[in-house]
Amino acid sequence: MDLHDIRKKVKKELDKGRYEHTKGVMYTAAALAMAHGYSVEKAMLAGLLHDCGKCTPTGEKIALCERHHILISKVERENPSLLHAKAGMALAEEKYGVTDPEILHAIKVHTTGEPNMNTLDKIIFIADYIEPGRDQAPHLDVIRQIAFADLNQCMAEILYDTLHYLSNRKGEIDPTTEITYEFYQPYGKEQPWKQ
Ligand code: DGI
Ligand code: FE
Ligand code: FE
Repeated sequence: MDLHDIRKKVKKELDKGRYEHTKGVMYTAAALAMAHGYSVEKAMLAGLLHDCGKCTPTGEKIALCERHHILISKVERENPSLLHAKAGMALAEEKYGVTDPEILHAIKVHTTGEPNMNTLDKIIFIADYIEPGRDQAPHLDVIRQIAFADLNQCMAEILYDTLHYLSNRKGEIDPTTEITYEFYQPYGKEQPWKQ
């Protein structure tokens, strides 16, 4: 299946808002790939599929992970919104015929991140946060500029804000998000909003 066919299929699977977000991530990932010397085609495919499991019912998400022998953590079981990343990886393989391990891995880790991510992982994680349709997150103007200059610093600044957002929201924090921040924290710089 080429990008065009996958795009038509993804459009049918997602609701309108999610498809708009998906296009934003796809083109933002392409721009980040250009800035950081990565394959534009691969970045677009990963961006197109990163949320392909988002509109799948929870029961089917769990079944997908089980079929693909993907372990579900306790936090993921209790917060099924986290599950769309792993389920999306399974769906990308099963339904869209993706075999490239880098693309599958970028989909898998796009919500919590993980320590020592590769270039595509970081491009997708960051594109998901900064795409033009996003307008809720704080400091987006600064974070968007950093994204095109330094991927590791950008990871640090995004994870700092995400952990603060999650702690204020009293949402359960996935330990993977925390260990990812610990890994990237040294790449962060002083910012007016950090104490
Ligand atoms: O799928 P998107 O909405 O485009 O973005 P995403 O895959 O980053 O998922 C965002 C959601 O995931 C948002 O509701 C916050 C949540 N999230 C991210 N890290 C954690 C988390 N939720 C919990 N409970 N714990 C986390 O560590
Ligand atoms: Fe997502
Ligand atoms: Fe997303």
